[in-house]
Amino acid sequence: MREPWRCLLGLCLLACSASTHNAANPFAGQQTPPDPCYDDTGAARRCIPEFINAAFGKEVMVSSVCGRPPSRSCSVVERGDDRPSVRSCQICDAADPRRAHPASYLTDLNSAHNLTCWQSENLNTSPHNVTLTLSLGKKFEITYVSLQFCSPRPESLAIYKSMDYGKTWMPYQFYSSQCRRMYNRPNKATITKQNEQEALCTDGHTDLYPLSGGLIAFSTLDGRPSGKDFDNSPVLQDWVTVTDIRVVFSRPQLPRELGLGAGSNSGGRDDDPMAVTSALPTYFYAVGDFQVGGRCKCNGHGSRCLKDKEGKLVCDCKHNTEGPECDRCKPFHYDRPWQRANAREANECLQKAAGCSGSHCGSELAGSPEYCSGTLRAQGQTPSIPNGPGKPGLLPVLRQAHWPRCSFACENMFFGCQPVLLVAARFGGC
Ligand SMILES: [Ca+2]
Repeated sequence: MREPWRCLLGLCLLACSASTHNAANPFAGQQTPPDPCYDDTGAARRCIPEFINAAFGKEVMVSSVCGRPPSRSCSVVERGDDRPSVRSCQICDAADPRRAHPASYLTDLNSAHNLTCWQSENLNTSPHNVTLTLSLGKKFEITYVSLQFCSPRPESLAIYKSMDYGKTWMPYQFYSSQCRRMYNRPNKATITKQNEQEALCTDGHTDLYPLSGGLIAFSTLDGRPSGKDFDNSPVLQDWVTVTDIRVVFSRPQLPRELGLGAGSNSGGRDDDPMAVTSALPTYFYAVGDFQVGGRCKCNGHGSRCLKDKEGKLVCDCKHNTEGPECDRCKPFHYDRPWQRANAREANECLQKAAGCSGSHCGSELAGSPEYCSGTLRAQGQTPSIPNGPGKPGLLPVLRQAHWPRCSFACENMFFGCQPVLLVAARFGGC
């Protein structure tokens, strides 16, 4: 009976040694290029993913798209140089790629040479409310949301955000020439430190002109007092955190303002050869580019986001953190509470200096070290062999009897490293 245990103990020590080595050397296996999460001396420092347009290439769910069945829409085109505007009509046909305006055109490569526009149904015959919903698939910290229009900008528009993958939504920003009437908010309210998470309404960006190419850009921190001290403002860190963005076009510019209303047809002319002379005036929303500028949220503990085995975007966490946003300490790294990194301090999670004390609770009991040690102590002190990983009860015994020498064996036990055998090895060897 002695020989098998000795062998197992050997295996265990080998595993422990590997674990120790990796814990002490964060650069293991990644000498080049240098890890931005550590400085030249190997000390942890804040690291953040690059700034990107998080909407690029992502699917946007739209409540309305033209072309099913094919429809004809007309818009007023400015020609500049004091020349009168003209009315131009086009057919939208979802079945014909040359005449389709699908939602994918919202987030494709935006190029001046090849401006592609999503377009809604004509609003004469469908509800004025049209919704665009973008899921980022993960928490991001965003700096702006922008929309570049191919139609005139809507007269009223609302932006909402979700932080829980679309379960709940909260207002982010409103644009309207009638803030009170449309959204029951004052125009251009003042933001103070007391209401930094309040959505504002503004009558800016709602002009009829330009008739095409107008921009709406919402800057998430603009005008918010703590924006200058973002590192120390959990309120604003929360404010810029989103998993999903929803844009609701509530009301278009009125057709009579566009020169498309009843009685105003006489001045227009149809440039489209398929146009019929008695074409009804139309209005619709059309957007050429929908951007969400920001960074994958890793709380300063990761410099990039990667897809996991299931294709889900997650942070590549460093500093002994884990979770989709590096939002908790790894098991056995609870020597101080988890904290976000800032410019001055990386706030890496630290391994408990001595042994297994309370540490496995991070994953198994989802509690604090205090909770863990209290709970485990209460479970009695009788040595026993657990029958699977994550089974508490033995740890306090291990801690008292063999701590600190057995700490890494203890770690491995709860990472599925043959728990029963390892524990047995502990009694033989530690
Ligand atoms: Ca486009």
